[in-house]
Amino acid sequence: MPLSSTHLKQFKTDGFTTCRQLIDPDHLPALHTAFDELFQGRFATGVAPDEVNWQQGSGDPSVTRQICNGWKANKAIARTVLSSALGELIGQLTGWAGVRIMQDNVLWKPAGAKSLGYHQDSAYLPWFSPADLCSVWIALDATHANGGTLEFVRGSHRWPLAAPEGVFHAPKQYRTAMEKAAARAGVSPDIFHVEVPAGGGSIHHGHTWHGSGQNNGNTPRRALVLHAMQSEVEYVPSHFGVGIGPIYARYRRLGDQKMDENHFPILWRKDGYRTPELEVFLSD
Ligand SMILES: O=C(O)CCC(=O)C(=O)O
Repeated sequence: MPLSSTHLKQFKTDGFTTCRQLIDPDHLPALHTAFDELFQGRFATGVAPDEVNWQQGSGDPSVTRQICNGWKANKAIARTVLSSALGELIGQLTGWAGVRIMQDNVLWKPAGAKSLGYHQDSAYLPWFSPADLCSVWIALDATHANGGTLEFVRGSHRWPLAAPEGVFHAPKQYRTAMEKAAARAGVSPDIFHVEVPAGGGSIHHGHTWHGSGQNNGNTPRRALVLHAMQSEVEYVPSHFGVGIGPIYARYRRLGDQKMDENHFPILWRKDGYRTPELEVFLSD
């Protein structure tokens, strides 16, 4: 999808932009099936996702279901979040010379399920450099303000990066951390709700404050997120073993700081490069 000058201007001014169509709606049934399989513990590739925070049978039914790096377990998820088209879209908005996946996020908020706390993505991911992040949030169901859709604070990408605070899943007051940051910045938060058809969504800057309320509607709110970083990132040596955490630290190479393309593939680069092994992985 080519971006208009309005999208580019909104991203720069507000720290996010929205699109009524990010993926082909014909792909939605396969993605809904992929969500069913992942949360039932069926990992078709034989590889488990990096983070499995909810499974049918053992997960708390009142919270939002979450899995990270579902692409490693399911090809329908992989074909979406590893697409060169999404990489190019991010390149267009950010001006980066290349785009690499940092992580995907598989989020399923059934009717009645609880909120996700406001945060800035970059505050949680300080272990690579350049530290920039840009995220594409794809709604797999039509979204509405009362259905726990994603919310952004306009212009909050210009506020200072704040230390992580509070919990992500089902905080008592999901806007509190953001409201404190707004007070520190001396502004009154201007909140925007993402309301799009299934297959549409939004793209946001790594510093933009965002979160989502309880799903007070009567339909599920499923979303697939691509968190992307620049293609030329490296691990930050001084953070080795400290801020990375045990999941992503295991992908460090023994001899240097380079990010391994097997685990963090390059989706698109201005010079035409894309991790070559992706085509074989995505084709079968
Ligand atoms: O879907 C949500 O409510 C939260 C998504 C999120 O935190 C993100 O896209 O970074």
